[in-house]
Amino acid sequence: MINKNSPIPLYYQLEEHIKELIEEGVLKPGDALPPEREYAEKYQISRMTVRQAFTELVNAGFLYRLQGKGTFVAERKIEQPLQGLTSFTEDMKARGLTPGSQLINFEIIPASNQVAGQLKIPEYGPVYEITRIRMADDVPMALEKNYISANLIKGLTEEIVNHSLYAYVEGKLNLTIDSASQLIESAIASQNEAKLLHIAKGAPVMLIQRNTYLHDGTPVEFVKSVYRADRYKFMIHMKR
Ligand code: 16G
Repeated sequence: MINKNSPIPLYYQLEEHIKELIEEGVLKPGDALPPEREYAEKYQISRMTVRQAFTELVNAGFLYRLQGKGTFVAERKIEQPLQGLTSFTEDMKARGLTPGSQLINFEIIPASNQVAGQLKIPEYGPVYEITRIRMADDVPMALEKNYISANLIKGLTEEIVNHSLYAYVEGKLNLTIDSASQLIESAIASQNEAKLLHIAKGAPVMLIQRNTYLHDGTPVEFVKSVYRADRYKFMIHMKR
């Protein structure tokens, strides 16, 4: 499994080997990895090499460490297809996970220049600013900040956004959410984001900006979210 004559670095060979064990399900989420010493003895490599392989896998989200307890296999990432326009609630339910929200902030504010531009409303017009931690089976997945014109979407309450915004817009207001464009970029978690998402400061995250439109092209929301990169990956289907 580990070939010392190969030009491929030993830590990398071990890293790939552990990844395969995870992908094949030999190592399952929550399983403890054997101590570094055991790997070192088994493959006749240094503990430093084993540690480096572990560290790379921790950074890539395959493993996590618990102080004084050891190294464990992380949960699999959620694979999110990007072709359908779905809500967080729908996404989680489709996977058999229980969606949840923790409301951080809910208020009506005057639209900033940027928000007004995105929502195509006059500057200082009333907008809901709603910040929620989105959870799957009680684990924080993303931090989401929505801006919604209060003149368009009437009657929003904390209770409603504790459940599903899209269900309210479509089910209660009878508006048709039709299309969205989404921008995805990588970043690292700030101190506050890290705290809310239960990850380390500086851990990798994905910033997602979504502009969503009704059937007639009216912007219905402008959303900025921070997704945990250790729990999410996005899949795009392409056809030539
Ligand atoms: C998703 C959308 C967000 C939308 C929310 C509605 C992304 C990046 N964002 O999280 O724009 O506001 O779903 O979810 O996918 P809800 O109906 O469960 O409140």
